[in-house]
Amino acid sequence: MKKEQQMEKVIRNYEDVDSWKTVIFLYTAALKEVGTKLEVLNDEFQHVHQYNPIEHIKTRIKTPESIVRKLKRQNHETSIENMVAHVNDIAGVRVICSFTSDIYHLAEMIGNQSDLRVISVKDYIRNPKESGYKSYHMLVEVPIYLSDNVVYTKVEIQIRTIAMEFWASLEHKIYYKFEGNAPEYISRELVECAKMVADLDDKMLTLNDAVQAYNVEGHRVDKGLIDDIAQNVMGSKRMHKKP
Ligand code: 0O2
Repeated sequence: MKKEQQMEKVIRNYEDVDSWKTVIFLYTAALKEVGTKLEVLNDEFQHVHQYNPIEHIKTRIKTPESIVRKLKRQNHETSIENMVAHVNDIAGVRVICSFTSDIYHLAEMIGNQSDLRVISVKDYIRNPKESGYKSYHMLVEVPIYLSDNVVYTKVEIQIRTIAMEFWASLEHKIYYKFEGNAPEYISRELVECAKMVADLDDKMLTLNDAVQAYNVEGHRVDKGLIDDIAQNVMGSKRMHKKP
């Protein structure tokens, strides 16, 4: 018998228990799964390359208010079924990296995890939003093994640099303060800041590449040689230099 079940069916199975609690329990379990996977990938990277692509990880379950707001924005009635079907970021993991190149390395490593399904990818780094928002979003499903079945549960992974996070957190505050209708000059300034953030990310990456080009004795090492070695070690090319 196939053990895999959609979350909607599992919720119905738990009719005697509060459905909300069941849903939140599943999303919390999914957050733990993804959080652990990311930590292992980070540790492995440190082990192999003596370098951590992840600065830090934040996880959160979306608040009921925010879920209801999102359903209303999407013109859906407020129900547990609709929330499971239409709100993709109930379980959210935010991964903060130092450099843009780390984001693409990490996204590739996540995509290679065999027990994780990548549902969709939104690359707001190569295609920033009009507001200036930049981030790399992956919607994934992870299997949650219950006593008698397996439930694939959605988690949204947002990967961004420290600078992108700084911008997004301020923009988020402004968005909510003005309920999405910030004065024109503030929105314009934010777009300007987003450009500065992109320039800063580019400069930091270039600087880091330059630093990596020196060996421990402080001698400059041939860059082509470093790339060849990196390619051999990683088994693939560096995916991304400048967005
Ligand atoms: P909050 O309050 O942060 O939770 P989807 O159904 O997933 O295709 P959605 O949700 O619009 O549609 O997808 P998207 O674009 O991937 O956005 C998901 C989340 O990314 C948002 O959740 C924000 O957290 C973040 N985000 C997207 N655009 C922006 C932006 O312009 N500025 C900032 N600061 N964050 C953004 P929520 O539920 O919209 O908001």
